[in-house]
Amino acid sequence: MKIERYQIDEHNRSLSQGHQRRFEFLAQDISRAEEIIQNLIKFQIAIPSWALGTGGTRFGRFSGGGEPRSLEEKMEDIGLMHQLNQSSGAISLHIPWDIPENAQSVKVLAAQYGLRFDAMNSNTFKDQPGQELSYKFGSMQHVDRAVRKQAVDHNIEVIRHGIELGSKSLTVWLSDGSCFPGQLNFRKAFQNTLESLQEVYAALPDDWKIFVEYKAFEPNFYSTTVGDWGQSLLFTSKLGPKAYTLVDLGHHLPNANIEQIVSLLLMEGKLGGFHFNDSKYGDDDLTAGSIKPYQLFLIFNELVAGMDAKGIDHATGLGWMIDASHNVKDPLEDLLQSVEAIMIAYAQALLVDTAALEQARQENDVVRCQEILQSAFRTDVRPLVSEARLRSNAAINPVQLFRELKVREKLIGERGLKTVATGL
Ligand code: PSV
Ligand code: MN
Repeated sequence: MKIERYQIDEHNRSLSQGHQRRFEFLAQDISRAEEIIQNLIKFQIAIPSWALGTGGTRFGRFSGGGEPRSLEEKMEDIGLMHQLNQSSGAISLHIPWDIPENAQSVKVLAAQYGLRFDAMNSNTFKDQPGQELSYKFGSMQHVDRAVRKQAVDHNIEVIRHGIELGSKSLTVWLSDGSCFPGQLNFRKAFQNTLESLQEVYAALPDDWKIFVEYKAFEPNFYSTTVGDWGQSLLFTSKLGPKAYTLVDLGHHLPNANIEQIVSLLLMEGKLGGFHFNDSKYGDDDLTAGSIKPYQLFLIFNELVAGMDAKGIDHATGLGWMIDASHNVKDPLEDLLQSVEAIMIAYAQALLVDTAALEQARQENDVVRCQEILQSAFRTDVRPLVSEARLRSNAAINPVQLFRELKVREKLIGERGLKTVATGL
């Protein structure tokens, strides 16, 4: 399915009066409105190929209709999203779920949809059909050298696919760890993992980055070998300058201060990538900003401050991706909501009066510090975000247009009601 330009224009015309009124009202009070809009226009968030089907839990999965059946259809879905918001112009692939059969034609198709290839993701957390050795007791940490080699070889193969597609980074998330006390020699597990990562690092092209993603729990529940940002930072520091830590919002223990983690990783020049989602209990894969929008704003506030302190380009300096796969919503509507929430938090962070905040900190004026942050957070910046979309020929209200155009119904018509996307 394709959305025609006139359909977006018609939608925008129908909403333009109200939008204009709200935008002008807001812009009166924001001196840097134009600069913020330009930042928003440039900011792109990659969509993972595994988030386009309805997610599941270990109790089951309720597939939605019209789920993409192939890599080409996944790109079609993200292409549709990108037409609606012009903010999701990148796709992140998981190998072996999305091995491109013909890299050249996949590249051509991606270019037609205006998509580039973001980080490549390897998978050593699941045994694949026909796989020689099992990852039941880990992959890069495994006691058996042959299993470790299999995991390393797989990652090198993922890099190879990425080179063909024009990607520039590899994300390694390991489920390695242990479920019971005594099961693992922590030091040996760390050393084995480090050696394996070093072998992958050696195969990385000069202009590539490797992101080491951490996760506190699941599927291992007693220990995780890359369990937190400290462990990830230890690995990435030992690996070298092409290695960075990746923060996934759902991978922390309850109440972790993620904004502080982000701030320090940026200060050390070691924050490379970011996976957005929201969660209540754990890695719940919920829509970004659906539960803790203030936390998302505080994180963005540190991201913006940290990137500005180092002169890092907001749009291209880090790998931005949504990593969510929920159970009950239409995946595309949910992803559109996540992108919107991310844009709102980013815009609010750009509103923060950083000079005044620094001054208030210097004076230990705690009340004023809070006032400054909350005045940015409580500003309804949605008209700025919509204006950025309008100027990029996207829809003023992407979810509304998605429904008006009956995108899901059309995808079901084309692909069928009973389709199951590869992924989680
Ligand atoms: C693990 O929970 C994770 O966040 C990693 O990024 C994986 O690559 C992704 O989800 C999909 O399994
Ligand atoms: Mn992730």
